[in-house]
Amino acid sequence: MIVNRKVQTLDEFTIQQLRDVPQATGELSHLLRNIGLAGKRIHREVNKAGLVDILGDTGDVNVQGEEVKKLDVYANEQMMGVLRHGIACAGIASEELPDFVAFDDAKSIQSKYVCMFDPLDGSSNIDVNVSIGTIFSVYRRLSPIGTVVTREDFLQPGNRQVAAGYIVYGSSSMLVYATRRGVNGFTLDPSIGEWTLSHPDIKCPERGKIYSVNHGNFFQYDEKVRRYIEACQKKTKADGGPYTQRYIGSMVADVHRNLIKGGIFMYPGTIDRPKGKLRLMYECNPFAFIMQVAGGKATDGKTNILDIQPVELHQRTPLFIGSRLMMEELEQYLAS
Ligand code: AHM
Ligand code: MG
Repeated sequence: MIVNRKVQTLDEFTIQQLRDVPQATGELSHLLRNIGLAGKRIHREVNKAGLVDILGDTGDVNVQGEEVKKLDVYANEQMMGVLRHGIACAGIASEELPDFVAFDDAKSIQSKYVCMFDPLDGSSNIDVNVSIGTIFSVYRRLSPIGTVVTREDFLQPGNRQVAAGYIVYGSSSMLVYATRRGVNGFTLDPSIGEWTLSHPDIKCPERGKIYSVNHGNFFQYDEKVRRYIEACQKKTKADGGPYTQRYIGSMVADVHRNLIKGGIFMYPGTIDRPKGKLRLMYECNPFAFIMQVAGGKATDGKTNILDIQPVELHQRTPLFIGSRLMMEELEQYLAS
């Protein structure tokens, strides 16, 4: 029987991809399915955050007498839980945890992947009903299968990512993930509780009209960065403008919008924080991978983000990311 399906769920989509790659084992599909499950649970809690007293400090007790967890702690536990109990992940590193966690049970040490994530990014927006998100990236481990993972399995440059993605909890929730084969976006259909393919084969427009940066830090930026920002403000119709400034302060939402509409997002170094704020492993690498597969670019100002050899799990880096032609123009300013 031929079923005429208009929509594909995340599971159906990853299984379809498996059919096209005969040597695939299904482990990556399994891992994405687990992350999708954690994402649904986090979505549910984010959606009722205003109703229940979940925004209190960790350790508070709510009206039902249950211990109240902050959303970011909850999100971290969900991500860790699905990956630990799955059969495709040998260890994780999280922005919320001081060090990586090796899963040392008999099944996990047989897994070939490690996963890094920022469980709930945009923390300053959690309690004001503004979009926030989860960011993840997947690497093939370097240590032999059958052993417990080590720090080296995590300290790999972004160009070694097998997959990366994010979930944005917004007006609707979306899961977007990239492999080298492409970037695809799934919107949560609450009526069936499934991630449903809504944005197949996402390509970032080569040029856009949006620039995203924290203007409050303007006088803290390097002169070259300031000159580029001023050039964005001066754009006219004749040179691809006028540009519009959009900055939510949730990287997931800001970069998601620019990925779809075309634009550039910047978190440069400042006088106080020369390396900026964003974390290479949990925020910049996954987005750089997604953006590059979608046709865009990402740099720290000098080096392609994906080529940076990490030296520690929580290191920060300046970030410039977005549409290819806008990035090339920025690079001219930075090189001048
Ligand atoms: P967080 O991990 O504490 O949530 O911080 C990361 C967030 C990003 O989502 C966002 O792009 C950036 O911080 C905004 O920072 P700022 O308020 O300094 O502009
Ligand atoms: Mg973060």
